Amino acid sequence: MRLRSLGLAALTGVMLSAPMVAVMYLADRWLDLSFPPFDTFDLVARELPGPLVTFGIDTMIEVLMFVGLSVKDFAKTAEQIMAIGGFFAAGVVATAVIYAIVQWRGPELRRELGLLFGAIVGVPTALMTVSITQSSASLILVLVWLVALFLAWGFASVWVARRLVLSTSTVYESEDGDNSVVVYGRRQFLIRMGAATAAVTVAGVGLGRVLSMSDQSRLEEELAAAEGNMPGSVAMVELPNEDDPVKPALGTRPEYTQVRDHYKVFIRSEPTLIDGATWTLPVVGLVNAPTEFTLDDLMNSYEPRSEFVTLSCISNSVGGDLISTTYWTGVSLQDILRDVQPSEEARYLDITSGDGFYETVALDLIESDPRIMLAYAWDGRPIPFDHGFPLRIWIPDRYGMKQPKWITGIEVVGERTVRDGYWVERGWDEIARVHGTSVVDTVAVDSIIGEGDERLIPIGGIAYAGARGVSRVEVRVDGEGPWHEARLRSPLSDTTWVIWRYDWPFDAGRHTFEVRAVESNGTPQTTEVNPARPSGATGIHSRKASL
Ligand SMILES: Nc1nc2c(c(=O)[nH]1)N[C@H]1C(S)=C(S)[C@@H](COP(=O)(O)O)O[C@H]1N2
Ligand SMILES: [Mo]
Repeated sequence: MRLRSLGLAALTGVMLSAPMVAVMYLADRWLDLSFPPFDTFDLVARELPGPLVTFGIDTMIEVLMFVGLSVKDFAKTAEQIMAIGGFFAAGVVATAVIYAIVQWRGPELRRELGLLFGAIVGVPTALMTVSITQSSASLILVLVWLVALFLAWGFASVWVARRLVLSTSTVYESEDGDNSVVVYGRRQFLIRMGAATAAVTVAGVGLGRVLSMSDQSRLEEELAAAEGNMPGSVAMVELPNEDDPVKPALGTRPEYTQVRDHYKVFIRSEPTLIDGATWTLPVVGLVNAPTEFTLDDLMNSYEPRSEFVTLSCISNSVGGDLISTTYWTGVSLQDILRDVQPSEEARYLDITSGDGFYETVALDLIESDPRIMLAYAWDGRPIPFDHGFPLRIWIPDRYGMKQPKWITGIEVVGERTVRDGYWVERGWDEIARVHGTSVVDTVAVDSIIGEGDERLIPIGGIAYAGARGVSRVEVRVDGEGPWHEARLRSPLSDTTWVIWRYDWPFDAGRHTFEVRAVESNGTPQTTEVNPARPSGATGIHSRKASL
């Protein structure tokens, strides 16, 4: 009996929470009324202690790698599933509690009490949502909508629970008062309820998805409009090292990452959408000439700078895929600073982003490196929405965590008012200089060169040492014997990864191939094994192959 109650309570929870989440989703895609599962998840992720969040992210990355999924492709989806799953589970539990109360109080419990339950759960959830939402709709509207939805959910929960509980404890009365006739038994009721809620859920999700897709194509158009006189994809034209005699071993990752394949990391469940037409960049604070730049100012009033750039996430594991290379175009921050004229006491830029992210950059660093840029194009096109449209910073030699995307404001501050960046506050390295690293991408068993005793197996991959460059890459077989020098392909720029290749004399059997790199100034890559936290993973990468 108790087990049956529990089952009915859970069923009520599923029947009421699933359509609620679906309707939330639809309202968000249609009218931009926020999606509380993502917003509350993002809020919790922001407010939880840094180590706990990092532990969560690390665990997720490990699970993905363990089951053989690409971290780059699935991390965000996994997060979204956790967000929706968690919200839904909380909804089921809340409904089950309501069910239990109804069962406990029996018929005395007034139906209107459902509204109170709805308010108890809904008001905090709605407030949490509006505190972090990126919705373009009025916050009052979002608040009213969500509270109303929760009131309906609470009311429906009590109504359904009453219907289920009372039909077990009393003889159900038909409308004409003849209590020997059961009009709808519990089974029929459940079937009807189940069908109705399933229909709402499927319709909500389906319609939401359709709207989401049409939104996507509208955004594509907006991006194309922002393209203006940008040169267009450089991936389509010749890369600077096209003629290099060292060709990548078959299976080496592409040297130039297609923008759609570039890894993505951001703190929210969804990318932040900024309207480029109305966006401006205020540069204020300790400056003599505070200025509000438009995208057009940045693109047309300053000499554009372009560079092939390899960007890596500090969470990337040794050999991981949170690292990519594309062609960045923007304006040197030195040029901007020359015009806004920082005052005597100015020491740092405090950069804020549309998603609530922030970082600090020392003026000394900017003065020492004209390459540090505010970038508005990737691969000759506006930066995609997921990668920070309309503006992001590039700082050579630093992990991605130091480099805000979706920049919405810059304040020049002094020593006393400077704050740590978003991830620095959460325990990650303050400098976040990239570590030298090298990876065996492939042991190209299918492209053996030569014949007989002269057969060679191409082995290859990447090596990366930020803006320091790579001078040498070495490969060792089966953990013993000499390190063999690999050939290096000339990199796309001084700050990108280098493709290396070593043609190894064929030897049948199962072998392990290790790789290590030396930076341009002669410093060997750290071989000590360190986890990503707090300052980036280090260690030797190896790959096994059977020949
Ligand atoms: N505004 C904002 N900027 C951000 C982040 C973010 O979450 N929000 N993530 C940072 C991190 S941790 C990395 S690794 C890079 C990733 O850039 P990408 O997604 O374009 O590859 O962006 C950085 N800049
Ligand atoms: Mo990152």
